[in-house]
Amino acid sequence: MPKKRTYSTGPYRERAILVGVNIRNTEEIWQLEDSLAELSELARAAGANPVIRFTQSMNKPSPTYLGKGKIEELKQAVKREDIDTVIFDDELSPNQQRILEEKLSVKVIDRTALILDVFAQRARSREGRLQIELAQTEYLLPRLAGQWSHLERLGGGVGTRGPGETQIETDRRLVRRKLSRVKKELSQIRSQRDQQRQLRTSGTSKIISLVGYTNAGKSALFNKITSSGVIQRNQLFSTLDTTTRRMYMPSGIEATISDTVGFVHKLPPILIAAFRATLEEALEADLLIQVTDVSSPYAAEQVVVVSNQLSEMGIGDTPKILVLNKLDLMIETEYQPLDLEVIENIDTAEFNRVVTTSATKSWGIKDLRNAVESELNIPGDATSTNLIASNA
Ligand SMILES: Nc1nc2c(ncn2[C@@H]2O[C@H](COP(=O)(O)OP(=O)(O)OP(=O)(O)O)[C@@H](O)[C@H]2O)c(=O)[nH]1
Ligand SMILES: [Mg+2]
Repeated sequence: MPKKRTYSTGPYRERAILVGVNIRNTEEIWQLEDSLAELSELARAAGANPVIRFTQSMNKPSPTYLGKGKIEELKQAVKREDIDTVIFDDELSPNQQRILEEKLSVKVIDRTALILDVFAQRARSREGRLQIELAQTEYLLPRLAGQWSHLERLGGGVGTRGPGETQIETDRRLVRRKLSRVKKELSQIRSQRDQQRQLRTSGTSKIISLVGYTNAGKSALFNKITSSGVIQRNQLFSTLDTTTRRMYMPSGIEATISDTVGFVHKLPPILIAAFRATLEEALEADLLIQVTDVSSPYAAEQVVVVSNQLSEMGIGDTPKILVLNKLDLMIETEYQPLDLEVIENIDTAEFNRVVTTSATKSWGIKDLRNAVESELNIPGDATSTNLIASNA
């Protein structure tokens, strides 16, 4: 069907509907509208044009994700608005995806596939590309089975032998073969990187890692602290590869510091698993600097999401400094000690210290170095900082 190209001069962007459900009486830190606002950002980052949002409140999750009536409404909207893709805000089971695709007669993708797609577009290094390939293939494998399950369910026999069954086997075998090839190549790259890392960390040098929500300003801060030039950009997931540099404390003592991939709400576990190796710096860190965009309306939620994901990775107990970045977007005047009201919603209890910064205006960078030095217990002149919560 010819697509509407009336106003666009750039490449055609798939027209998408975003769909989310709210399950009553569940404890979600994220409101449905906020989750969909972020899904919309992700959809744009993947190259789609989100045109409508669809939501439904339900008492319990549905095997078809949405209720019958809502699916019918959605189907009408898909036709009316000339929609190419329907994007669901949660990971769909292979079965849900198949049912929805059949009912809507249009491409159906879920939040996981969308995030995988954004990562795939951003990956530059060989390791990054292999990691995302690994996650995508693992995502595909059960769905591949799902695609053919209607044949398998018939229990084999008349009418199911032949192309159908052979196809399942062939597809699975091809995908499994690809998985083992990707894993093998990744393990070679990783053993080289391990050796380099051991050389780098064999001294007494402490390891610090910048972690945090995507687009919080980790790379911008990293560049300020280490005078580097890693990519910092106003887009989701600019950084996929870990970069490590030396950092100097106010007393002149050095440590290594790493810039890492960002986190996002509902980050697919297969993606965390695939990127675990690139997050090794964070896994082994003596100190984590958790960066947050304090100007975001979702700052408090983002802090919780990152903290939960760090805990799931098994590093919830590593000492952490909370950095509230982009302070310049909150206050118009010159840098000044943090106004407590700014962070009234943010739970700082789990952080040893809190520092405010603006990476673009170079505010608070010295405070951050001082905080790091004090936290690592490196003897030096850790003087006055704007540490507003010293829970240590
Ligand atoms: N106004 C303002 N903008 C900032 C500040 N720090 C970073 N930015 C901007 O915010 C955007 C994201 O910054 P990055 O450093 O790329 O963010 P990141 O946390 O590394 O993001 P990912 O790599 O995608 O996870 C860029 O456009 C930066 O220039 C700040 O303190 N103030
Ligand atoms: Mg970055």
